[in-house]
Amino acid sequence: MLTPEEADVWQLEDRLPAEVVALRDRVRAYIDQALRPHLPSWWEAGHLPAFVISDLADLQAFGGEAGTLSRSAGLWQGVLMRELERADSGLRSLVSVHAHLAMEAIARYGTADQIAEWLAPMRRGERLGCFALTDVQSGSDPAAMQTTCRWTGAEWRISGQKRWVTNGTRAAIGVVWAREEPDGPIRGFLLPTDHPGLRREPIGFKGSLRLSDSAVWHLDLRLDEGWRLPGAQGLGAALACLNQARYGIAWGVVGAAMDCVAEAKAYVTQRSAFGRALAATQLVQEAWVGCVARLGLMQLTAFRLAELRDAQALHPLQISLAKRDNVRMALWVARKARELMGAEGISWRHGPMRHLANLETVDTYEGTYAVHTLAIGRQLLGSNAF
Ligand code: TGC
Repeated sequence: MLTPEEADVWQLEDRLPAEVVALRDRVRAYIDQALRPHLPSWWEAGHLPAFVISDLADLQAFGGEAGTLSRSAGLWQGVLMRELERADSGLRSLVSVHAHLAMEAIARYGTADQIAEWLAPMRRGERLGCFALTDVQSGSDPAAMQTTCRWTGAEWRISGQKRWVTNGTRAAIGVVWAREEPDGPIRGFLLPTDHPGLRREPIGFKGSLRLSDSAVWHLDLRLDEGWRLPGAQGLGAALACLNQARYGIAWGVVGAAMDCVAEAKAYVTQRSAFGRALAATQLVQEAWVGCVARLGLMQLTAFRLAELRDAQALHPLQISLAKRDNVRMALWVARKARELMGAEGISWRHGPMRHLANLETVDTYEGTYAVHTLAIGRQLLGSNAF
């Protein structure tokens, strides 16, 4: 098997600080030993066992203690996402949504009491979080959400339907976004999932992200003021959290591409056709080198994002560009790796077909390719084409 370092044509791994190398090796060893052998059957069953969540917490996937990691936070988070997605995009999504959307929203917008109550058990993986932004009727245009909240003078009444809630049936706590009636801003609330006004419906028949727990939420809630996240006001508050998750996607899909490149190499070096190893044919070399070249570009982009993030100079436009293009390049790599593996490539006993199916979702969620294109176009051309 090709190791990730071997696919590192630009020698970027040399730039990882020691604590990130240690994290990389710890997560990689865990995934390769404890998860990888089971991924095909879990994916087929559409289920990720619950013990993985506490294992991820032990690996500090939901955040470690601050301090030693502060100088390499961007690389730390990025490499973690990359290693998780080497296994499966669904594993990375679980962590992205729990840590970078739900925990991030509580940390940014919560009261001291909310932070004290929720963040520590979430970091320990004891309470899983989710983030309910997308309405059933409006995905790309969250400003058009029909989920509403209204203050009666004594409590908040919230009603609506949310869709594609990752971790939605397992989560203990959700961050729910609703537009205040009659003409208020979008607001964010904490919602304990044992609330009687919440009905959760798993989404089945998925041909992608089958390790993800995806749900529809039907909301008919009455919440005390204590459940409102006071700092979460306006759509920009939700989108600021999405920046964190999109950053993780730009890094994560590098891992999916790495896995595809490694499997395709193993296959073409072992398999022969027409009297020679596949790897000794020009068409195969052209395709495989195309994968490695794209992987290099994806890695360069991801490392630069981390530098900008750590310098606190990262702009949402750069995250949009990196998310958009890294996902498309990962899709190209997965499709080419699938093709290089011939008929064997269609089995999700191997990575490429599973990654290919997953990446179709990753291309769409947390801002579709089109949404990011138009957000970048609006920013750089100064004209709104939405
Ligand atoms: P627009 O006027 O551009 O923006 C409204 C306010 O938001 C601010 N803003 C941002 N702030 C931080 N980071 C960003 N990336 C931001 N983008 C915009 C903006 O400055 C403004 O603030 P203010 O103070 O001026 O009001 O809003 P728009 O309605 O024109 O829409 C812009 C657009 C299309 C880019 C945005 O709506 C968008 O990103 N759409 C895609 C939404 C998306 O990614 N949805 C998927 C969410 S994932 C989910 O719901 C499930 S959680 C994940 C899971 O469970 O898997």
